[in-house]
Amino acid sequence: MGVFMKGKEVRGDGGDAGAPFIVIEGIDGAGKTTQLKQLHQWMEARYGCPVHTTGEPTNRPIGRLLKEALQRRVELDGICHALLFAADRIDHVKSEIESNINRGIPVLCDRYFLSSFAYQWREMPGELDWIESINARAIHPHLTLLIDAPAEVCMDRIRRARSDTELFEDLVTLRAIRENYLELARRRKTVDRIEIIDGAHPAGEVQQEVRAHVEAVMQTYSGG
Ligand code: ATM
Repeated sequence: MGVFMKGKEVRGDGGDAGAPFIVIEGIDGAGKTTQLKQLHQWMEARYGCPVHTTGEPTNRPIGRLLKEALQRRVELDGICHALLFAADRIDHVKSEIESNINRGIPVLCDRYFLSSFAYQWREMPGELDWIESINARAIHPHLTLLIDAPAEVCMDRIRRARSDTELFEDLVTLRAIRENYLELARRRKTVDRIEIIDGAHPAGEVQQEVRAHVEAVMQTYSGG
């Protein structure tokens, strides 16, 4: 695979990537996980190459500490959340993301820095610049798919799927984070390629839209 060209225009700066780094974002219950699984299978069949699927927080040491905090087993404040998510991200890029895209293996990632901008901005209003600054060393994805759905629809899906809820999983918070995502997609148009997809539609329709955006990005990789 050749070098990604179009991503440069929008600062998809995955270095000398031979394959794209694609991120899927959205509030809980938007359907990210289902979409990611289907996308992974379709890409392997469509392009005949391995695809690496991953997500944040990771299962590495910093990510595991964050998962404890999300389940309220460890109490940490907003500043610690922001710093740990950023540290987990750099560790993720260095240990897993860069090596795969540099070898020509597309990487699909469930959440990345847009999650920090949306969630930690909610925890620390007025601190978006600082949150962005601590993430400045994280490479930019070539494509971010934002699965957007009303908070009520997502909360209903979360309640039907499980009885417990994590930090950030209440209706007021989901609404605020959805607004943050939409605002960030608008503000970051010039720095990142972010596509908003209507996640309230049936999963099959959402997947068709997801694939169309991924195809457009994959087309910018030429053979050789
Ligand atoms: P998942 O539920 O998608 O695994 O994500 C875990 C939580 O981590 C999710 N919120 N809830 N509930 C969002 C949160 N999170 C952040 O707050 N900041 C981040 O940078 C990331 C990657 C996740």
